[in-house]
Amino acid sequence: MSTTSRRYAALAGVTAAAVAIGIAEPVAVLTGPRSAPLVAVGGVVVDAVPESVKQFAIDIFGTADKIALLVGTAVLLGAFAALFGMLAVRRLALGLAGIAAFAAVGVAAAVTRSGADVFDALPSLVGGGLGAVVLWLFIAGPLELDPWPWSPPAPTTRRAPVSPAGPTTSDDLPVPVTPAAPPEPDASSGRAPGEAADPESRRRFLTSAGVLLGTATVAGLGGRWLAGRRGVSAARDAIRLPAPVAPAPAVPAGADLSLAQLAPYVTPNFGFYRIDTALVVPQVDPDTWRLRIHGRVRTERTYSYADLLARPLVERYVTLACVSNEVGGDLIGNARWLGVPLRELLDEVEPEDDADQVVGRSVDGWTCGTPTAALRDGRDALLAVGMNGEPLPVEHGFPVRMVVPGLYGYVSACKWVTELELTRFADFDAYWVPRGWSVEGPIKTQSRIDAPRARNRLTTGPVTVAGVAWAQHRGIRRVEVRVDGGPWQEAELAPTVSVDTWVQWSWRWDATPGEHRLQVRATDATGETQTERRQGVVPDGATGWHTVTVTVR
Ligand SMILES: Nc1nc2c(c(=O)[nH]1)N[C@H]1C(S)=C(S)[C@@H](COP(=O)(O)O)O[C@H]1N2
Ligand SMILES: [Mo]
Repeated sequence: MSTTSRRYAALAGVTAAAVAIGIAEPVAVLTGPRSAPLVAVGGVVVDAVPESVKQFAIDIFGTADKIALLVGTAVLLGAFAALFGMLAVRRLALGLAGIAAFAAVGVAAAVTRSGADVFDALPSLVGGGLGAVVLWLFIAGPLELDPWPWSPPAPTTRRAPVSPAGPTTSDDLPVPVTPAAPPEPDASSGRAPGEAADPESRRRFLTSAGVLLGTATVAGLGGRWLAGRRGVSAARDAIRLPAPVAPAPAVPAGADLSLAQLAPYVTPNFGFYRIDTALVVPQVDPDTWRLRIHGRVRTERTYSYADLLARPLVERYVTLACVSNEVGGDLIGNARWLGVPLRELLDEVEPEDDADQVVGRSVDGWTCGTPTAALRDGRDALLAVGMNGEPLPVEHGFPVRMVVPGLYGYVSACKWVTELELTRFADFDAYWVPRGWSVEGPIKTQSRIDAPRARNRLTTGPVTVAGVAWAQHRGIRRVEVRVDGGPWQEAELAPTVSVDTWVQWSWRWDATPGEHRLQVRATDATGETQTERRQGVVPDGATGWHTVTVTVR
């Protein structure tokens, strides 16, 4: 096939795929955003990729990892589509089979997600069908190039049973007809023999491709936009949360040192890190939301959102942290959570004595496994409905999530939670466990230097070194800083609300000219000091001392 021919064929394939993906989006407005093929397949990829790849994606793209995945999927898809287009010129059936295979993957991905039904197959089916029609239009239908610019030059006989790809065996499928007489070499235009397609048909081909690509884009983006409008933000805006019967303790004066580079004591909702496996944020209607507590219990119970709001609510500051947070990382935030103590709900269902694990299950099927003991030992484990004075933001678990002081999010902080199952650790592994992470995830004592930042240029003289330290549910006793491996110097600890939140610290440094290495380490209230030993985040959280190198002049 000539280069020109390949380009047209590739364009036909890409246009067909774009129509398939684009048209599937408005269909998914009816069946739910997770049934759109791009999202459905992306979701399967998220669940299936090895942990190392996922960690790599988080490291490289941070919380933009999902966008990166969608863009990557689209690029890969485009490459395959171009290939299908070129195959289709040789044999239309091959191209159509390619589209059918991809539609089948889309269907399989959509209907096997948790909570899916047969209607979730629709976007992929409709998209795949229209994609196939578009491919046919370009390769063998009315939009076909006339003639396809075959190369090498076609035989001169009108009856040409042999296409450049070999004998055509299929009788039911239209096959490009070889031109009776290939165009003569055209000295004036410099066209090689066999490369010329009728300019009129070229124009028709390109214009149609342009129109279809535009339509696919509008349909795709419009569908996404409509799906967004069908979200729950209006329902969320209408909610008035009751005041807590047990308000959070006031933040003591001086808890927030208010320094330029230092993370604020309370993390605003918009700046709160987000980590989850959801490619589209689950939209859960608070009116139909239910929490079922079942499994190894004496009395199974189901609660509605109104049931929760009617109960006495408590409000607590709790610092949430992700097990994937590297030393010095920012996958941590402190918020004021409003909710129902999980202990009270568990008391009502009466767990059996051997039910040592509570599995929180999200609407999207994600699970976490929390020790039952951690939810009943008196700590402020909450079924949270509010975050910093608002209903939970949708991406942080609206309408209801779990928050458990002292445990990493992956074992405790189930967002969009709809089910709590009392079971045993011996009987069930939650989402991240078979993927290489520990069964239990107590938060490790850690400390971070926020100011100055790495590679900051400072001037000689007094410099305020400051940061945060955390050891949720144990508390921080001491933070120490050292310069260039010298003696440890005790930093000043700001006051804090409770042992369940991080604490800010600061230390006055008399900076001298040159390059310097600042290090921090914390000691928790049990007297244990952070180990120097560097360990990555897998399987149960990073260890080591945060180190920042700065230049002083
Ligand atoms: N449904 C659901 N809940 C989830 C997760 C998830 O992937 N799905 N990730 C957990 C992890 S690993 C963390 S660290 C916290 C992060 O909560 P945030 O996004 O509100 O900061 O949510 C937890 N809850
Ligand atoms: Mo996490």
